[in-house]
Amino acid sequence: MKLSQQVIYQIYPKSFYDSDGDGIGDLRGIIQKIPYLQKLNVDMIWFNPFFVSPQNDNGYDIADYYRVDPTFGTMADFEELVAKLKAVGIGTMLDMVLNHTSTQHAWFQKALAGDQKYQRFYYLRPAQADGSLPTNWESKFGGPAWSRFGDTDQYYLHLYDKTQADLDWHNPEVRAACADVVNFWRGKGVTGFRFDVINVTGKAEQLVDAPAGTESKRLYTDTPVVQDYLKELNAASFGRDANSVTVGEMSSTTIANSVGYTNPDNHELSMVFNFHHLKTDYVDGRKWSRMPFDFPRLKRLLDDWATGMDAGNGWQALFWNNHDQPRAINRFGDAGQYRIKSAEMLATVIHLMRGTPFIYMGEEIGMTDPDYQAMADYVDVEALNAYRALVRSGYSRTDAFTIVKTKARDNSRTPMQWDASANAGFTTGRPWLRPTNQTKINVEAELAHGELFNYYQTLIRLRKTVPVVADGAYRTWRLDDDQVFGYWRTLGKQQLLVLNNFYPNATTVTIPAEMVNAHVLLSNYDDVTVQAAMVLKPYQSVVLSRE
Ligand code: TEU
Repeated sequence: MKLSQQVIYQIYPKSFYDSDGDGIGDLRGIIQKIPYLQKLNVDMIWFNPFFVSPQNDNGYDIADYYRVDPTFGTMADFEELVAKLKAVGIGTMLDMVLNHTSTQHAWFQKALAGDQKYQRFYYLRPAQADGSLPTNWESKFGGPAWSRFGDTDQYYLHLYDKTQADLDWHNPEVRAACADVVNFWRGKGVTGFRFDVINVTGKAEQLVDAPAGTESKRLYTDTPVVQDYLKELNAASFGRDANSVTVGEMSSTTIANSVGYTNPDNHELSMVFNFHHLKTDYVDGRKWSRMPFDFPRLKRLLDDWATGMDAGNGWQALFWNNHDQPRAINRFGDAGQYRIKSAEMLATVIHLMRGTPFIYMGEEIGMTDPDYQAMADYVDVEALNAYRALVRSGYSRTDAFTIVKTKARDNSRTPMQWDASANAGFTTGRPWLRPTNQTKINVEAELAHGELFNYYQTLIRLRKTVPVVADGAYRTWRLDDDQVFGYWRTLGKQQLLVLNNFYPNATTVTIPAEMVNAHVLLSNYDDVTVQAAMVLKPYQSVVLSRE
C-alpha cells in the first residue's frame, strides 16, 4: 500500500487494554484487541513508548531503549504482537525518543560516575560567571531547563522534565547510538518510526541566553543542522527499508522546513506532525489559557499548510488528536448534542486532505475529555506543573483548575472505553486513570448501533479506492466563509469539493456552477440535495465529486 493510501492508528499502550488486571494497559492486551483493529482496516499502528522507564513522563523518559518495561510485558509479547499484526496486514510504528534519555539511563548514570565518554553524551555546562544557570532557557514543563549534575559544579540541560536529560546530537557517538536503537527495532520487524521532538536536537554548539522578551525555543528549534541529522539517520537505519514509514514530531516548525524534512528527494522522513492548528484555542500562544478556537486562523493554517506542502512536494501527517492533546471534539466540535456529527465533520476535514491521516485511539467512537472534578484526578507532570504555576501567578485555584481541565494531556490518556461497565471494560483492576463517560461512549455500543465507527471505515476505504483522495492536488476553495472550511482536490479530470460546517447552526453556501450536478461522494447526513444555494446542516460535511 503506497503511503498516500495509508491510514495510521495511534495506541497509547498504558490506556488501551489491560490483560493482567494491574490497571495499566499492556502488550498482551493489545494482542487481544487485534480483531477490533482489523475492523477499521488501518495500515499501521503507532505505539507510544513501552520501553523501560521510571514513568516520570509516561514513558518518554527512557532508561533502556532495548527492553520492554515489565509493566507492559516482555520482548516475546512484543514479537508476538508484531507478527500477529503483520499477519493481518498491519505494520508496527515505534516511538523513538532520542532527544533525551531518562536520568536513570545507563548512559547518564555512567556520566554521573565520571565516565567522560558518556559525559560528552549530554549538555553539561558550568554556571555563568555571575552564578546564574548556564542559560536562561525555560523547560517546556515549566521552570528552568537546567538542573545540577550530581554533586559537581556543572548543570545538565533538560528541555522537558528534570528527569529527561537532553542528548548532545553534535556528538557523532550519540547519533550512532541513536541509529543503533532504530536498527535494533528494525531487526524486530518494525517498519515505522515516530521521532519524538526531533527538531530540537539541533541546539547550537555555544548555548547562550535567549534575549530578554524572546522565547528560548527560538534558539534550538528547527535549526538547519536537523536536516543533516535526519539525512544521516535515514541512511544509517530506516532508509535501508523500501517500505519504511517515518514521521517527525516537529514542534514550532515552518512549512519551508517541513517541505525539506519530507520531500522524498531529500531522503529524510516520510512526513511530519506540525501543531500550529492545535494552538488556535490558545490565548496569545499560551497553552494554559482558555478561549474558543479562532476559526479564521484555523482555516488559514490548514489551508496554508496544505498549499505549501503540496507546492513543495512535502507530506503531512494529518491529525486532530494524540496523547498530548485534549480530545478534538471538546475543542473544535461539540461534546453534547452534536458529538457524533461534529466528530464526523472533523474526521472528514483531515481524511479528505492530501497527506496521511492519523486516528488516535477512541477517536473512532467519539471519545471526549473526562469530566474530572478535582486536581487529584490529574497525574501528568505537565498539567501538575502548570496548575502550580497558574496559582503562583495569581489565578484562583478554581480558575487554575478550569484551565487545567480544558488543556491537560490526561484528557486524551483515559482508558479506551470498551463497554459501559465500571472500568469501561479496560481492566479488572483499578485503572491508572478513571473513565467517566463510558456508559454513554464505548466500543460495544458504537459497534452495535453507532454510525461514527462506520463513517471512519468509509473514510479509510475512500483513501484506498478513490485516487483523487489519496493523490489529488489540494486547492483553496474560499477562506472568507464564517462557518465553512472547504477545499478542492483534483486529479486529472476528477474533482472533489469538500465542504465542512464547523458550527451547530445550519448555513447556506454557494456551490460553484461546475459542481451543481456533481454526485455526493460522502456526507455525514442522509438525503443530501445539491443545488446552487446549498444548505449545510449543523456540523455537516459534504464531499462533491465529478469527473
Ligand atoms: O511532546 C512534545 C511536546 O512539546 C509536548 O510537550 C506537547 O507538544 C505539549 O505537551 C502540547 O502541549 C513529545 C511527546 O509527545 C510528549 O508526550 C513528551 O512529554 C515530550 O515530547 C517529551 O518527550
